[in-house]
Amino acid sequence: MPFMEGSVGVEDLVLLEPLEEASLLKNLRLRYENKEIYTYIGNVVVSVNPYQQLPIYGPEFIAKYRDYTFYELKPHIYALANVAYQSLRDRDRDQCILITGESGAGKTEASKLVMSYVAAVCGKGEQVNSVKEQLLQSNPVLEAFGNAKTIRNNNSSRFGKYMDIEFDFKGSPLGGVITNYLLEKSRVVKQLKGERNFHIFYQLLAGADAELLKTLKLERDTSGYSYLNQAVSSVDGIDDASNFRAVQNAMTVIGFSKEEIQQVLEVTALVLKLGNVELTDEFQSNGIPGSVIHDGRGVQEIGKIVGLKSEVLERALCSRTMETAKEKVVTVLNVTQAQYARDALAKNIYSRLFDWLINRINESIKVGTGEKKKVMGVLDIYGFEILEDNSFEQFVINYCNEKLQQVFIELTLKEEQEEYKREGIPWTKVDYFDNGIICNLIEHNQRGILAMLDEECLRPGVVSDSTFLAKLNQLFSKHSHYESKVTQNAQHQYDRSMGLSCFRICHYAGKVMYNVTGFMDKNNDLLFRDLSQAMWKAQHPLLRSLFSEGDPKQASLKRPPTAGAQFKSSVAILMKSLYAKNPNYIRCIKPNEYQHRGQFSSELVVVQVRYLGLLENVRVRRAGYAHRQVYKSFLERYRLLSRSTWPHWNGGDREGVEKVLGELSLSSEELAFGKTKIFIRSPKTLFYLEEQRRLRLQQLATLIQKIYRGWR
Ligand code: AOV
Ligand code: MG
Repeated sequence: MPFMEGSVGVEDLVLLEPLEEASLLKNLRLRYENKEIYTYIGNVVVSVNPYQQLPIYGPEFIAKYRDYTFYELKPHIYALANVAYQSLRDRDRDQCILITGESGAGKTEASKLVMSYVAAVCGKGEQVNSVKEQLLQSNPVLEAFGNAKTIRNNNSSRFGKYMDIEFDFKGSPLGGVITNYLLEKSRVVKQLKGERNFHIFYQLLAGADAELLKTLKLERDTSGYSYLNQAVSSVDGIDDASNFRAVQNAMTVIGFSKEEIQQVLEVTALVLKLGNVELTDEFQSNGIPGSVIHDGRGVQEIGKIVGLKSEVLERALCSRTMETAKEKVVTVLNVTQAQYARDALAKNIYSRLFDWLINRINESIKVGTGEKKKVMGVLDIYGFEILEDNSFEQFVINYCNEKLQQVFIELTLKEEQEEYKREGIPWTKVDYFDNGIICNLIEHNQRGILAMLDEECLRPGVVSDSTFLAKLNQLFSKHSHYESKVTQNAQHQYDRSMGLSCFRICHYAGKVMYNVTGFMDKNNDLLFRDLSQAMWKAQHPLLRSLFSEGDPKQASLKRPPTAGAQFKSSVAILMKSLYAKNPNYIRCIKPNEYQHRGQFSSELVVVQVRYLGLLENVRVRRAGYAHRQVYKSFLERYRLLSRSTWPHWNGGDREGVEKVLGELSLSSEELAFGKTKIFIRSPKTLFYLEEQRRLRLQQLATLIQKIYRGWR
């Protein structure tokens, strides 16, 4: 029902009149100020972060949304989760739930609401409950290791996540598979002002008992750790100690053994201790300064935690072995290089530990291959990013969003088209902006920006970020979605805001300027072999397994794929998986920069409305018919408008609707009668119907009053 009793503004933006950015914003604001944080665009849920606990998620709400169809109750994530789950269970259609929005907009909370709704309504029994528990408990573990406090969000996910939940034919959960994208590993060694490292470090120090701290050779105070003392240490509203116990418990529920948990914590401790390894310059016998470890105690302690000789680690950190076919040359690193190597090692250990955790969880929740499964995928991934300084990370994140936009438009159109077909209504082509040209600019196998970057990373000779940029400038000088200082000079007006080391891409969501400094390094993502070999020499089973390439027998000269190539291929796999499913969208919006409840900044929201392409979304949705409803519920609402159907009607639903609409002499252009639904072209017609209904209700009320008075 598009008009709920007591609703504020319009609940479905498809019905917005006039359809403009300003009216869209006004409607969202009005609803938000009345604590209506959810609004539909057809079957898309737009969610504005309330920054407060609203009383709309309890079991009674779950029960309600379970029993009603989509438009019968107020917009809610539960309604979307319900439609997706029922369609999966009853119509055997695999589903995906795509959640996008900028940092702090509420994506992760939305994904948890979807998961807890589905868990509450699907299947029963001991076995099923234990699967549900395992799936739900993966969240605290991944959040501990993959989330951190940032300026924008106290619990910001620093990785992208896609989770397939798998069900049997009755709709009971069997298990799942989690895929992660691009953990922000630079955070391990460096955090901005006002931010923190990953939660797990603080949880461990605050929550471990004295004995555990002793075995890990750690101190409780965070201020002694150089990877933790650069910024803040505690966060309002986060209880690190109790979260640590929750994480340990979650790991046990998932099926980690005691030894595994211990090993995970040992590797975590190793990262912290590595950060405290101080390196200095010392003159060697040949008179050239080279790096050495300042105080051997830290390295010795590391050696004890993970069973590694301190000389091995010291050598790996302070020198580099170059191997040619004939000989091995060892050079001593200077202190800057050695510090770089230390930090690179810490980042690598941590990100590999994170991947290992995901694999380990997947092992526990894995479903046998023989069974026929139905799948619901939930995607919680970083939204479009425009920062002051945009680098490689923003580039790949925005590329991913560009691809998601493509899926969005294509699948929304496809779904519309299919519904028209199902209902036997002719389909007319819809014009929309096709961002294929931008996707191609980035991902084309031979001539895309990512391919150019790989080519430059592999090219022998003197290569650098600027030779990479020069190559792009040459290749794309005439591309309509590429700009740089050089191409600008040639074709456009002089633009002072464009740095020399920058290029700009005109994304579907807006222009973004990327600084190429660091692109090659981040794309190469190489760990010096001395370091992986040293790690492999540790007696620690987990640490060793993270560095299998350090095994001299396995060492191959083949280069691992670059970060860009890996990302591109995981995005391709994701897209393939999404295209095979029925999509459901949650578009999250952050109402203010301060994580404050009830505050709605139109300037901030309007930017997101553009990134998310909400207007385009509404346009596509109502390009054909803005509104559609099954005959039965339509008749229920409007039958009081016709003497033939009011107060009694014994005919079929469709005939009833024909009678009602026939008497109102609406233009035939405005209506289409589908097999099960009535389609109405413009919102105006629907408003007209509503207005007629309101007048008729008034009339009836007066009539009843008169009769009542007559009786007295
Ligand atoms: P994000 O996932 O979109 O950001 P979160 O889901 O972590 O954002 O939400 C940020 C914070 O907003 C949460 O920690 C809650 O305090 C609050 N919040 C979000 N949704 C709700 C809700 N429905 N009800 C109450 N509070 C909510 V990031 O992971 O940073 O992109 O990388
Ligand atoms: Mg998140």
